[in-house]
Amino acid sequence: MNNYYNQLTEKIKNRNARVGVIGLGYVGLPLAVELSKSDYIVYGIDLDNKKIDQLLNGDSYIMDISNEEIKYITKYFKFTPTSNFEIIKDLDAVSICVPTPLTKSQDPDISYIIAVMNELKKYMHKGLLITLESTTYPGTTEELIEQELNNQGYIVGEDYFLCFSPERIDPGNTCYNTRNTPKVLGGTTRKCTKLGVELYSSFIDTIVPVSSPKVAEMSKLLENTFRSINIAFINEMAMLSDKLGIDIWETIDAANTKPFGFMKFTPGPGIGGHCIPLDPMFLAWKAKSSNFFSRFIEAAQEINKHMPEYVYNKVSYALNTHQKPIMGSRVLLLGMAYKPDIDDLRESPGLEIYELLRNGGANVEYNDPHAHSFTDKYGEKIVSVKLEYSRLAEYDCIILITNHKAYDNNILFNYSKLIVDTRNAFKEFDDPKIVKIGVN
Ligand code: SAJ
Repeated sequence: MNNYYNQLTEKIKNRNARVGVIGLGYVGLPLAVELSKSDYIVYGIDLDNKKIDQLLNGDSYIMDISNEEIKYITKYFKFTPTSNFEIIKDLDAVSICVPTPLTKSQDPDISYIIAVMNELKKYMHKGLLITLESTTYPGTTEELIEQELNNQGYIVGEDYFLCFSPERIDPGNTCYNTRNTPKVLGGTTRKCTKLGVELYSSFIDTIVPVSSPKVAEMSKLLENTFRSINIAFINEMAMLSDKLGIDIWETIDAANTKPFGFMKFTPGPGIGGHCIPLDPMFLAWKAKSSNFFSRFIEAAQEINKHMPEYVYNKVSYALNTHQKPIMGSRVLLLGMAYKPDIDDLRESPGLEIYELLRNGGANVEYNDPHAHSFTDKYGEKIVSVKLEYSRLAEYDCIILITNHKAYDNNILFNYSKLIVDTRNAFKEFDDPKIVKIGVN
């Protein structure tokens, strides 16, 4: 009898395994790079021919991966970018790293995973190790992959192997990367888990095996829902402190001196990014489908989504102290990306604040040293204006949304008439022209 498990174990141990990565975005490309550097024969599969051409030219489109790395692995290692799924016929393992966005009704959009499975099923063969990495609700691996392949007559844990291993990529993080961030992995059977651990531990420092794909799927959502709820909590405390006339920032710093039992989170203009605003909704959706209503998750989403409006009201208050209505005022937003020193605009609260101010009749512009333009909800391209410190006084109000390192707060303070600070970036300045969220 063909023992696929032993064969695959040998191939992985000897680095003869041919590994595919489907989806070459901010998760898949770093994964393909690390696999290539560990001497596997790697095929990067993506439908976007523009990405494939860029990689073939040795160009990276992911901020944390350099052009040199791409040139190096395509030239000296066996990395082949391709848009052809047929290569799966010759692969021993494949990791699926495609997007899992939300639909307009905030339900999980698993269409990308389904599209991959429709291709994978054409080229499926015995002996293949499949690992899903896309963030999704508990049960996806079983429902969309295991059941589909079992219907084709394959037997999981015997003639193919199936795992879920959530991504923990933090774009722009200079301390943690694909190799040194511990990675959870859960297989459908013990043999699946062992093979997944065998492969992933050959290029990632720490693998955390768990008993099933569901535990692995749930752990990812728990991590990020924990974060969303804590951010919502501190945002609510900021609005409460504002009402009570207590400085939330000083209060947090005081509480943070507790050496145990406290974890610091800071208020902000809302939450952006590809994870924190979305992941809790996967959990909420799964809860509802199991007839369970998670009040925590829903309340956290509501509070976080309210923050842009809270900032808008703070700007209105600040302009009022200068006898200026929002209508007709010149306002400059600083930092449109959702967090410092990156160019990612996804779900950025600054976009919502921009629209609120424009709808309120303000003459709004933005500057971001990394995110050079965005398309507004009317389809119009909005371009970042050049930051000329000497002309800052021409604005009735400056709003600091994201404190990129590129901003010089001393100069911003000296040249601005009025600053609404959503990040406590101007905590060194005690001046009435600085109006902070979370402070009355
Ligand atoms: N935010 C706050 N207050 C906080 C922390 C964050 O308002 O105390 C806001 C940020 O401004 C941002 C949003 O929340 O708009 C999300 O910030 P984030 O620091 O969570 O950054 P992300 O979205 O890049 O989250 C990723 C996640 N990583 C993965 O899912 C693999 C998250 O689990 C990490 O904890 C986070 O990076 C990190 O710590 O950098």
